[in-house]
Amino acid sequence: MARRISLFVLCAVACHSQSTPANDLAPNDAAAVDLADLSVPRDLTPLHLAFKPSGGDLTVGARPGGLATGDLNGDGAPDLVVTNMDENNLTVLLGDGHGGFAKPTKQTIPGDGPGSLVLADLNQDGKLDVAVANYKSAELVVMFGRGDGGFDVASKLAVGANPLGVDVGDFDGDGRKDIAVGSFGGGGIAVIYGNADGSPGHSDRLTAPTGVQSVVVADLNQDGKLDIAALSNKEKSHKLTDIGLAVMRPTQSTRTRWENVG
Ligand SMILES: [Ca+2]
Ligand SMILES: [Ca+2]
Ligand SMILES: [Ca+2]
Repeated sequence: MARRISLFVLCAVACHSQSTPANDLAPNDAAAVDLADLSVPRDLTPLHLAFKPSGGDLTVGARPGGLATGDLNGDGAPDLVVTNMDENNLTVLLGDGHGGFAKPTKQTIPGDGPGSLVLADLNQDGKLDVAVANYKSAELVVMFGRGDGGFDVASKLAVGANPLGVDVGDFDGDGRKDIAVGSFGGGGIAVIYGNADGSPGHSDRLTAPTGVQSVVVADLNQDGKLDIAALSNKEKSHKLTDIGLAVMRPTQSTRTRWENVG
């Protein structure tokens, strides 16, 4: 029987600090000296953010493994998607734009153990699609969004054992989104180049330490080419000393040549 698991949404609440104005501090107060030296305007008090739980019962599925946000139905309000590893499905929560959500809906994902996911418009039809890494069946599943919160299964692709980290970027600069998938169980990082129809095309396999837990895509050295940073736990332990960060970047503006720089 599926466990009842809730998703908590924390809404930011802005509040200004209650700090004492500079001219109310004693002359020998160190803070007063600092403020005077920095010429901080009296009305520029620090801004802090607090968070409070959003109302409503946001129940998702058994053993949720991934969470992503994006506007699935094009109403301008961010929505949430959660993968449920023990149910082989995902939960969609359509947002109302005020922190509330419609009744959760579920959709089956082919394969076994959906965990990490990323939302992106892979087929360039203006609707967000989803790429999901199936941890147990070692597949990447691409599903195209219908624009109403639902998805149509488009394709599956075999990747390295126990894929965990997924992110997207246009690595080869052809205007189509590509997908990077890290593997916790070995197999490094797969860079999968998107076809014109949004389906996964050819791929590169980048060497990375065993135990990749997450990947992020960004132009880390600002040379105009997207890089990949991967977090790995080499010994599959929870000791910080076993955890490493690898950074890979392409050596050409086009695909196939990558180097590990860290
Ligand atoms: Ca929406
Ligand atoms: Ca799309
Ligand atoms: Ca591309």
